[in-house]
Amino acid sequence: MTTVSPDATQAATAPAVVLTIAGSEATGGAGAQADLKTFQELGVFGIANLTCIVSFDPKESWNHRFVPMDQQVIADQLEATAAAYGPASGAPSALDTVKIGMLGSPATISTVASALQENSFANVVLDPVLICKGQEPGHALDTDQALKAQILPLATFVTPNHFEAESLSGMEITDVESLKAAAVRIHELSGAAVLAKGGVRLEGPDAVDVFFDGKTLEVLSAPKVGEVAVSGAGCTLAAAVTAELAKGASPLEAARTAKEFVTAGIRNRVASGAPFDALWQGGAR
Ligand code: PXL
Repeated sequence: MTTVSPDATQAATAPAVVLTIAGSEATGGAGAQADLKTFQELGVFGIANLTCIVSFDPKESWNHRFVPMDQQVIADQLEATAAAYGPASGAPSALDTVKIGMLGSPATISTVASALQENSFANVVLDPVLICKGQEPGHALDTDQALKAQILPLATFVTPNHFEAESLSGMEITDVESLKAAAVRIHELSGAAVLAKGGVRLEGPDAVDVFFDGKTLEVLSAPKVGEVAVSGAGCTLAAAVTAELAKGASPLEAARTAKEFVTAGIRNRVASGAPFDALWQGGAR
């Protein structure tokens, strides 16, 4: 007869642990809420350390009301998480995969960059949130520049949307060929695997994304679901990549699974009183 020790049982069933460093988006469509729902759906243990709170303003065209967390509170969350689950914690399923979402200010970028340098995480998935829907491009140039200088070099996987890919690469993106060229350029700049998203911004019947990791260039494509972007698609894609990497997938496998997950979530989107629908992370069930 074989007996199973409690430790062995735990090793067989314990989920991978992942962290998102992101903002709260009060209506639950984007940000840390989207990340946690994605993590749960894909079977990993999700932790969220909050950088800011975004509350849309229905009285002002649903503009963003942005409130940063106090820097000490961000540092405290990161300290608690690293001590409980970080690479040096001794925890059996140590946290080695982290997702970075909205940081929102140069001060937060410095705080987070320090934490990333202290804990050498194997996977750092960066959703380079430069602007949100409804914001004007270039409204926070100092933040954009700090993200490029301090966080991008620490990323192992980066998921820019159309606007962010143009900004990071310095190239104009009008079609799949230029999206490919931008993905290659962003890889050269960062050393990271790149999943550059054309989404609904490129013409044609399909939502096309380009993956490039320095070796493999792959076009990921799915039929568009409407022509209007859905809230939470970018957050969910990067969170799904994060979950899959934590479970041991290769970057390309993670990108493919994430694209399928997001497509199913957009097909089963949730309508609200806001002018944009929200992706439903349970859409792939
Ligand atoms: O979708 C980008 C995004 C990320 N994080 C937070 C947000 C948004 C957009 O609204 O509010 C917190």
